[in-house]
Amino acid sequence: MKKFLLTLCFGSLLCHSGVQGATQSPNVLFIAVDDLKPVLGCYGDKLAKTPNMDKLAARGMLFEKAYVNQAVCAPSRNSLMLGIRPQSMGLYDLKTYFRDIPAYSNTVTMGQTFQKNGYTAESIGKIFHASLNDKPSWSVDNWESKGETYAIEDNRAPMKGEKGTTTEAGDVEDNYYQDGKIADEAVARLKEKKANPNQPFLMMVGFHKPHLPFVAPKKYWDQFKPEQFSLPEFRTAPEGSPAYALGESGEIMQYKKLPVDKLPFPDDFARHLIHGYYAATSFTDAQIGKVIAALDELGMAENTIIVLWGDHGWHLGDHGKWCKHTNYEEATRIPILISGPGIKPGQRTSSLIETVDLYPTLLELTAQSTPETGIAGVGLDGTSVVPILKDPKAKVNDYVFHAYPRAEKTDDTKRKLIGRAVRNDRYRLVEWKEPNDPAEKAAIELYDYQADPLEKKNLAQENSELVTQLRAVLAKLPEAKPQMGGEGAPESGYEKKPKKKKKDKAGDGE
Ligand SMILES: [Ca+2]
Repeated sequence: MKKFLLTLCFGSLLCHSGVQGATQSPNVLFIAVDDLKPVLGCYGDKLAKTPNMDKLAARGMLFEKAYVNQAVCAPSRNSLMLGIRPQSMGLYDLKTYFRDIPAYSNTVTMGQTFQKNGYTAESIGKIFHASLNDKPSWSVDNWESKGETYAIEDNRAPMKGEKGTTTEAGDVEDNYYQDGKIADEAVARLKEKKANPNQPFLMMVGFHKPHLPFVAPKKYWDQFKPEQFSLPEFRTAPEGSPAYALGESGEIMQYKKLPVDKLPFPDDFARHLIHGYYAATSFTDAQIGKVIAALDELGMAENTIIVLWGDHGWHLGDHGKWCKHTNYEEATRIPILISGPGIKPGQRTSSLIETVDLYPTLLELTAQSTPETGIAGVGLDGTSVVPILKDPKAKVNDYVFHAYPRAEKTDDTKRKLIGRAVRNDRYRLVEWKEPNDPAEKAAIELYDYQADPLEKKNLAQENSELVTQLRAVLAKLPEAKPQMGGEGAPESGYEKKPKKKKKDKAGDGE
């Protein structure tokens, strides 16, 4: 196996790195952070306290224009691990396991490809969405933390399957909570790896925060003062956008002890939530710091590629919206950091990257060939961004793509729309229609991020030329597939209604 990897020495990256041990296949430490938007110091956020992610950014390449393929957990994580966009597979929901769809049963995931090529592949915490973990992806079963969600009794959910409070500042140690335990486990595993230095590994570590509830030990809250946080400037839907495009913030409305039953939240509570998001992000940042410190102390960093990825962004009250579940900028833009042997430190790029690019990128960085995916007619949707890692001015994507499903209900009709979005350097166009509907039935959104970064106005009506041009880009892709998985499946991909406190078997739900 190692010979195969050696003969495929990859361009100037690792071969020219000159680091000791560069002849061995590099390891990959992949850090996934649930619901992490780029409110990080390294992305220019002045309030964020994220010293560890900032240091990680300084070790390699920071992608300023990184986007998810769908702004919700399960499909976003599928697109990472399968390298295929949700609209190519018709998997937008939170409950359909891809191998249950006969056409996808033999799909080869990133974890499987690494194993086939001599790596161990393991996941700690949340990589696939909760109950959708894919066992064949891993050499050993996924390890999930048994840590507590809440430290304070009164904050807990009234009944199993329901939600507790939106926030908590527990007077507890880091590893009282889940993410502290995940960091401890990752550190222990790295120590085990040290004893077996000739065995290359893919270790994927998935932290749960800053996903709701915004829970963190009190010391992370105390780094901030509530009055530091200001409310978003623009708090309504974009003018001229379809009524369904923004959705209903149903996820947060399922939590208990909310000050109102219906949005908007009072300003002081909105500010408290933003404070909570920053505190939870700092908490996860500290856990990431422990894992990377262990990698450094064990002397393994020189031969390890480190990737940090947020599974999607978050609306912190912008557009009057909370949570994710949209095609808008705040829900779809994510942090991506890549460092490792041969990658120059301290680099930033404004070249576009999307989640599906990570699978082929990691294959190229570790000199593995691209697998058959097992899906008829569907190869990997992404493109390796190794050219960008060599030169931050290089471009591999003129466009990135994402999608979100949405039900449109009127008194007598219910349409299951897919909003397919294309984003380039400056614009985003979203085309809303049912799969296979004729193009003229679509509702169109168009935003200009240079002139209108807050998405105040849908410009589609007044820019027909640009609309035609960007729709032609979408039309080159296969039509979005409808939700696969038979009757009933599509519903769960659509955002839940506020206050509908249904049991959530996945334990996360959004
Ligand atoms: Ca998520």
